[in-house]
Amino acid sequence: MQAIAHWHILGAGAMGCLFADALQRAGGDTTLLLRSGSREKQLTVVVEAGDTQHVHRLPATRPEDAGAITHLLVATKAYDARAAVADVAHRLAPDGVVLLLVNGMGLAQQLRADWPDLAIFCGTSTAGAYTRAAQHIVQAGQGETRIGRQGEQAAPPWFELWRRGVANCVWDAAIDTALWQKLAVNCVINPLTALHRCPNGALATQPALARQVQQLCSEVSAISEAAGFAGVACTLSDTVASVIAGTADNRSSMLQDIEHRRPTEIDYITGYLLHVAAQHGIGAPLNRALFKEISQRDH
Ligand code: KPL
Repeated sequence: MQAIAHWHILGAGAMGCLFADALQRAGGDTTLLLRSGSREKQLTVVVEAGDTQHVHRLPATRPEDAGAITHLLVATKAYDARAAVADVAHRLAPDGVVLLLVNGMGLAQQLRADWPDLAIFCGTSTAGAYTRAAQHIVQAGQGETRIGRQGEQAAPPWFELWRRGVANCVWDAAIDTALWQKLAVNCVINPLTALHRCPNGALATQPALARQVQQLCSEVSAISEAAGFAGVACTLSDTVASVIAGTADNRSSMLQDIEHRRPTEIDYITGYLLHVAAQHGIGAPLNRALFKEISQRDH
């Protein structure tokens, strides 16, 4: 029988803690990797879901004390991920598994270039969770989590723990399409809501914003088509309209970053889109203008 993997987790935010808890409940071992120098041996988190609240104790350590790492989940902000992996790289098994559950795209290529022997998997999740206060997580909905490695039809043995532990978790042999679809939606919704400091729903109710949504959809569709994601391109306007309707009261993750004075993930969202657009010789003027404006705020 295959031993159950021990998952080390970079990123002790809402999503990292929820995944740690879910894998532990399914019988796995998890260890959160806290900041260098931190002393905690466990993190106590309160998870609020609907009317219930549960206290979870999650084993934790600092990177310098972590033993050998065979399976690493990266659930940090996209811009922190590369440095966070570098901090623990010397503990990683040479052929270790790294699963990226990080917003945007482009990180996997960077990590593959830095550590060619690692087995890098990617995921995307619509599970809603946010931190209400330090170590108080609100689980806003179960959503769906898709995990895969492009072209790998069959799930590896470690995925069984994820399937058992994480609600609606599926193996996706075409994960790049799922990642691109999420990227395309984020390119339309996130920069506009961040710059106009509005909830997602305003993109449908304010005519000037709705017009920009249309222009962004047509730019992103042209790039999607050129990049080989024709299916995403055909349905993008409808997909964006339904995400806006379904998350009308939400404040996008980019808006939250700006409100909390954190850097945004624009380099891994619109920045990645523009990089692909340039490879195909496509101009994307509104995406470029939004990228410039958000990047200026970040720096
Ligand atoms: O993924 C999101 C985000 O905020 O990053 C959307 C889909 C836009 C929901 O707010």
